[in-house]
Amino acid sequence: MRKSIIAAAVLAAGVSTVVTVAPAQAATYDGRCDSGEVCVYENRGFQGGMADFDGDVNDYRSFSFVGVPWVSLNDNASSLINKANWIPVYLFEHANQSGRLLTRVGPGDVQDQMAYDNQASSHAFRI
Ligand SMILES: [Ca+2]
Ligand SMILES: [Ca+2]
Repeated sequence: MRKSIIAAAVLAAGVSTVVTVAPAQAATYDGRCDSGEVCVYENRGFQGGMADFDGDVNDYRSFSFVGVPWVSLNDNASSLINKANWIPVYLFEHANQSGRLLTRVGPGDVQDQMAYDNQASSHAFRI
């Protein structure tokens, strides 16, 4: 009896661990703009295709917007949402965070990239 209670407790602990971890594993690049991600939109006003990432992207040429016919992210990003509430994201003109720094979007901020439309080729989260 005692063994089965312990086993149940261990099982419950295991289950609660899984439940706790799951939200932090919100899928990146799944077309849903989840907490902790930067979401890059094809058009201004957060319209058109979107691609969501929870880390740096060194070369937008390797990615398309999610859920739409293949359109390269490169030189096509027009607005974005930074749902990482603890760190800014920076957009760069060329791959590998090179070229001009196009913009900085603060933690939890949104930006309609009027001045930098269709120029970004990489991004990085940086303090
Ligand atoms: Ca997502
Ligand atoms: Ca665009």
